[in-house]
Parts: sequence; structure tokens; C-alpha cells
Amino acid sequence: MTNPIRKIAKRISSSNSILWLTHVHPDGDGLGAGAALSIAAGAAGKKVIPFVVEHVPWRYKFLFDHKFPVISAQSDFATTAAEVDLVVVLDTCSHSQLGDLDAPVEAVKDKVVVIDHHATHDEIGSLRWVDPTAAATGVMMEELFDELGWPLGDAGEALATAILSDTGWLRFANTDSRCMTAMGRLLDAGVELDVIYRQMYQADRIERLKLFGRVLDGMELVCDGKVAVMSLRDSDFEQTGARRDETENLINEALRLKSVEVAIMLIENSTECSASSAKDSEKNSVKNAGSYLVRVSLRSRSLVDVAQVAAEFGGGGHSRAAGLKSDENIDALKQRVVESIAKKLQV
Ligand SMILES: [Mn+2]
Repeated sequence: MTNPIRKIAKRISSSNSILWLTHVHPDGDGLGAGAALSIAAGAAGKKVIPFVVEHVPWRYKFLFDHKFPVISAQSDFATTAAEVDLVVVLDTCSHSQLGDLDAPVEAVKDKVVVIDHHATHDEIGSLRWVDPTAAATGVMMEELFDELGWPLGDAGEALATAILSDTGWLRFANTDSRCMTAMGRLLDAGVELDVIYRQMYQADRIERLKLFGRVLDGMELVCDGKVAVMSLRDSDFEQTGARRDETENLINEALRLKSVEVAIMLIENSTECSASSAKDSEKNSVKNAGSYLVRVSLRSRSLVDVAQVAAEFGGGGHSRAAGLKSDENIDALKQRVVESIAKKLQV
């Protein structure tokens, strides 16, 4: 396909109403790219409807301060998708990452376009712009707005949030001159990095910091210090008052340690596996979750492909960041995951 950005731009400019969605467990890139589309296409006189699976994570709520309504019920998605001119899938091109929306998206395939930067992709929609060399979907959106001749204006903050999220605030290996060029244009358009930083990273609740304290306090180093193991139990949430959606990024703290090659975070959630436990802890549980008891996140600096480790337990992800869910006892699971990693580290 030649010049997909131009084709996507044409589809967007010829549409009066647009519905957008991103992957399950939405992140700053997908939500930032979508919020930017809402703001910029809205300013261009189009009707834009965002669909967010589950809910908008608290860290990214500020992106939706522009007061556009968000729909999140699957039935609303199907009805709305049938009515709009165009459906835009952002930051994924994978059936599995669309979750329950996979079938409804397939049902309106002809009007679906995809903008994504992941290397693996499925045949979703009728037009795909997938560029694995882009650091973030936000970078592609900035270039798309340029192609469309849309001013960055109020969409700048959302685009910058998208790029900053996927590049670890311009620190990860994917940070390249292309994303810096996009960031440069965003800064020229008036984006204030300190304002975004404050909204993303200096807006915690004290309950989250107390939980953070417990994570650090309970951290264990095994395999000659190469593996850091952290775990959070139901009681940690109950006693600190922290919510289940406040564990994001805590795993990365282990990588502050020079010796650490792999970080493991196990989070127990017995409220998720039992619908009958409508007790005090129920308010902490994530809605619509599956029946697993422990969620495990894995991070690797370079020596171990943690996607392989996760795959051994039915999970998946990238070589440096992966995850899995299990209904096994947290201590037994911890031991098996550590053993799998130890084997790969040959310690
Ligand atoms: Mn992304």
C-alpha cells in the first residue's frame, strides 16, 4: 500500500462523524492519540465519539477534561459504529487486543481504519497505517494532523502525553529524532511539559504512596541480586486503602537497582475470582475482570526475554515487558516464575 498516511487523511477529512477506540487496558499512547483526535477533529467541525474499554485510568483522566462524552458499553459501541462514517482503531492492530470489541469492529470492517505502531498485526479494518518504526501512535497522529493541515492547538497536550508515555518520557531506546521532531513541533505549539508531568506523575493519592512503601518494604532479591520479586496481597490494599488501579509503574522501581536484570510483580486479587465476595474489599476490585487470582508483571533489562517466560504460563507481551494471569497460589506461582527466570539467567 502506498502512502497510507495520505489515504487515512482522506478518509478522515471526508467523514463527518468518527468513532475511535484503543486496546484493552488502555494506556497513555492510545488514550492520548484518541483524545487528540477528539479535540482536533472536533475543532474541524466533526462529531467525534471516543470508546474506552473498561474505564479511563485515573492517571489519564486529565486528557478527557475537554468534556467530550465517552462511551464504554459494548452495546453502545455496536449502535454507534453502525451510525458513524468512520471507525478509527488506535495503538493496536491485533484481534486479541480488541477484546470483546473484536467482533463488532469486524462487523463494520469497511468503515474501519487502523493507526498503529506495533510490529505484529492482524488484518483489521479496510485500511491500515501500521508503522513499527514510529515510537508511539502519538508520533503518527502528529504527522497525520500535519498532513490534514490541522493546527495542533488544544490537541498538543494529548499528543505529547501519547509520545511521552510510550518513550518513558523520552528515555527509552525507541526515542528517536522523528519523535523528537514531533515533540519539538508540539513545544512550539505551546505544550508545557511541566504541566503534563504534574498531571501524570504528581497527582497521586497518599494511599498509593503507602502501597508503594509496602512494595519496597517487601522486595526480595534472588538469583545473586539479578531478580527482584515484589508482591502485593489483598491485605495490602485493604490496609492502605489503595485501589487496584493504582499499581501501575510500581514494578519499574526495582530497575533502580544496578544488579537487577528482571523484575517480577505479583498482585493477588481474590475479589476478582469470586463474585460472591461482595464484602468490604469488593470496592477495590476491577469490574468485568476474569476469574484469575494473581496477576504477574515482568520487566527485563536485556538478558531475559520475559515474553517467553510469560508464555510458559499462558501469558504474553514484549521481550522487555510481559505479563500473565493465574489462579495458582501466589507463593507457589512466585517460585515457579523465579525458577523459569533463573533457568534463563543460568544462575
Ligand atoms: Mn503505543
